[in-house]
Amino acid sequence: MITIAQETDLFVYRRLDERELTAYERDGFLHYGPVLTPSGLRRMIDEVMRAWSAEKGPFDPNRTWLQNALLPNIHHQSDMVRRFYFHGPIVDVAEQLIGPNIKGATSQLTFKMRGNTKAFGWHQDNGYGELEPYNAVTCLTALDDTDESNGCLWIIPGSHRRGQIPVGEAGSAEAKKAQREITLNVDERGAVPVRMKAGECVIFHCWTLHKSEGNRSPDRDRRILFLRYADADAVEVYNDRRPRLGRLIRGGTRFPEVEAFESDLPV
Ligand SMILES: O=C(O)CCC(=O)C(=O)O
Repeated sequence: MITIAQETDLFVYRRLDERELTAYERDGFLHYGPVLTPSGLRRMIDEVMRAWSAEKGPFDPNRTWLQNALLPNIHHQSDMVRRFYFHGPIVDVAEQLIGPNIKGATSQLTFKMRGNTKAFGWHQDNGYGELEPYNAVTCLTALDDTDESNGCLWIIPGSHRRGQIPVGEAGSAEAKKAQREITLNVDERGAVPVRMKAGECVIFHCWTLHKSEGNRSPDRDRRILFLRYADADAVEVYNDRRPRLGRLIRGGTRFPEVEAFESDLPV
C-alpha cells in the first residue's frame, strides 16, 4: 500500500481525543470541525465543480431528485477527492472508530443548489443498503457554509442506539439499484441542526438518524462531499452478504476481490 506524506497545506489533521470518542459513542455523531485548509477547500471546490458542471449544472426543476442531488463515485473524477478519501485526516479518525482495517465504501457529491427545495427525509445510512459489521462511518464535508436556510443536516443525537431500523423492501438490492428514497417516521423532538462552515465536517454512525430540509436560500448553494468508510471485511446484508467493494485504505481484508478493487486507481 502506498503511504504518502501528510498534506498539511491542503488538509487539517487531528485525531479524536478521549472526550470526542466518548461523545461519539453517546451521541452517534461529532461535529469534527475543519478538515480542509482554505487552499484545500478552493482546490476541492474547483475540481468537484468541474465534474458537477460537466454532468449537472444549476438546479433544474424538470429533473429528478437524484439527477439534481447526487454525483456518485466522485473519487473517479477528482485527484483531490482521492487524496482526501484515501489519505486525508478522516482516515485516521475512521481507524479510531472502526479499527485497523478500513475500506472506502462510498464517495459522492450530495448537493442542494439554490432553488432546490426538496427535503431529504429521516433515514439511517445503513437503511440504504445494510452493511455489517455495524460500525461504518459517514463523513460529510461542507463545501459551503451551511445552516437551516440552505438545507443543513439535522441529526437526532443518540438515535444510533436504536440499532438497525427495518425498512422492508425499501432496503432491498433492487430498491438500492433504483435508488429509491427512504423516509422514516420518527419522533424528531430533540433533533439538532448541524451548522457548518465551509471546510468543516461532521462524522456519524451508520445507525444515526439524520435528514435535511430543502434549500430555501435565494442565493446560497449547499454543496457537500459525502464519504463513507467501513470495516475492510464489511458485507452487504441485502445482497446475500457479498463483500462491499471499495478501495482498501488501511490494513487487510479476507476478501481478495476487495484487495484488488480499485487498487489500480491513482492516489
Ligand atoms: O444531502 C443531504 O442533504 C443529505 C445527505 C444524506 O443524508 C445522505 O446522503 O445520507
